[in-house]
Amino acid sequence: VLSESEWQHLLKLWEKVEVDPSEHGKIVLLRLFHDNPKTLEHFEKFKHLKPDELKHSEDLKKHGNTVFTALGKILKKKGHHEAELKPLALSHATKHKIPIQFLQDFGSAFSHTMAEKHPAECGADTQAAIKKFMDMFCHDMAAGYKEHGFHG
Ligand code: HE5
Repeated sequence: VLSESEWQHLLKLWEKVEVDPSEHGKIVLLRLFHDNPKTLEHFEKFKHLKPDELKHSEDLKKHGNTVFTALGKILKKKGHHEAELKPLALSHATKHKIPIQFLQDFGSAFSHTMAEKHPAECGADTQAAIKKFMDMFCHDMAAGYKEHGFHG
């Protein structure tokens, strides 16, 4: 469970993200694909692209926006995100079949990207809040996965 001050740190950081969610999303996804190339295999649209094509893909920007819009909606619920998580758990468990480990990898890529891009908003307390938030997200996604019989 995150404290009110941890939520406030995250919401303040998110104001920076919201200036350009598609660019933030793209950078985090590129980092995820670089750190764990297996994650890329789950993306029919992207897995055949050359590194340079991937880097400049408009579709990747679009998907970055989709992911970050979803993440922002969840963040703003400050832990009361059941309704927002449900469709995500369903699609990632049954359609995309994304192991929980990959969601954790996304969390690491997200955290590293934020620290690099927004150092002023990413002090130790904010970094700890990001980790807590992503741990909670992964924990709740895993619970949703189990309901759909996916033990990723
Ligand atoms: O599930 C959807 O809507 C409920 C479809 C759009 C969507 C996808 C697709 C959304 C909103 C998210 N993802 C959100 C999301 C939040 C996190 C932290 N995702 Zn998602 N994903 C989608 C993550 C994390 C994450 C890690 C990995 C390896 N995600 C993935 C993979 C993944 C894939 C393969 C897809 C569908 C592919 C697609 O639409 O590509 C354009």
